[in-house]
Amino acid sequence: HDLRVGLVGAGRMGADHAVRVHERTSGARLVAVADPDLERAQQVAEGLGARATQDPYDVITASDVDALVIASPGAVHEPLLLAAIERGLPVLCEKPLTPDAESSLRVLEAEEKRGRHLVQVGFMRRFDAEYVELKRLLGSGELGRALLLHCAHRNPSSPPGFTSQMMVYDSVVHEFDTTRWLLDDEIAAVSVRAPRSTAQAPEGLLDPQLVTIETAGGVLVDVEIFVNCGFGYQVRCEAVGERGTALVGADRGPLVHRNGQWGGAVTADFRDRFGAAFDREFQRWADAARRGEVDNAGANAWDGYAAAAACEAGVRAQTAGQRTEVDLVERPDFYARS
Ligand code: ISE
Repeated sequence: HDLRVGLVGAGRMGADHAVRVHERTSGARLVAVADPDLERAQQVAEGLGARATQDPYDVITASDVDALVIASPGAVHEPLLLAAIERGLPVLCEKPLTPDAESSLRVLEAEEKRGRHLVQVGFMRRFDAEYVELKRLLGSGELGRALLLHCAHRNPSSPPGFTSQMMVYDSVVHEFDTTRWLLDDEIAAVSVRAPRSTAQAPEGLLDPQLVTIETAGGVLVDVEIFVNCGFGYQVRCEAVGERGTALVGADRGPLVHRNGQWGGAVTADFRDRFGAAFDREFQRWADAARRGEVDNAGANAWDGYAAAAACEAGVRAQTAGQRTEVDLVERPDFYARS
């Protein structure tokens, strides 16, 4: 039968994923949606053939749920993940795995104790066609060894309550993961500086920021995080190798000529820029779960922990205004590179 999917969290991401499972993930169907706001859970579940509940554990323990998607706020992920691991339920958990390294480690310990890989973390750029090609290019040696990555991560505007620290742990977290994944390397240190802030940003928000990532292998990655850029949603990465460069995310869609002008469109938000990546991530996750396996192309719990540790170092670097090393535990054999 189809993979019966339970969803915890019916906010913006959860609502998007509910439709993704129902309409664009073949061999899977949505059976239950949990959210503390029952009305919101009902709105998401309605029309998708799923039931709604306020209690996430109703979903996690339900006999008609084979796999779980977690799209609730990161602060509540840990107990949900531990319950799913306890039950042996495959989980696709939206980033972050958990908000900090210590709680992420508890998830790793639980999964290792269970003796089965069950957790995938929703770092969807690993499924973006351009990033996948960039990783192939870097791995092929055609550009020589990577020396630098130049990243720009631009959002049109920041939501109310979005803070300077969230720019690191909620936004640059994607560059922490793509750096590790593209380079097959760990992050050794993080530095954070900022120019004068844009007048378009809310009072007090350090926007943009310039985050420098040093990898254990000696690559330098600079990340411009700019969450009130105003013109659209743009995520780009240029890899600089010993024998060439490769740029992804520079432009999207058709080149338009009209009224004596030429140009193209900038995507409006991350669901637009990474919609196909999310769809591919979910399809591969569901296919693997139906086989009783995990998708090795996805980020696992170790990747979630390493991203959390890098975020902690990044926030400390921003606060202290100095280079901060990333403190990682020894990588267990259970999470050895595949
Ligand atoms: C958001 O949570 C995301 O994950 C988006 O990919 C990122 O661009 C945005 O800045 C984050 O707030």
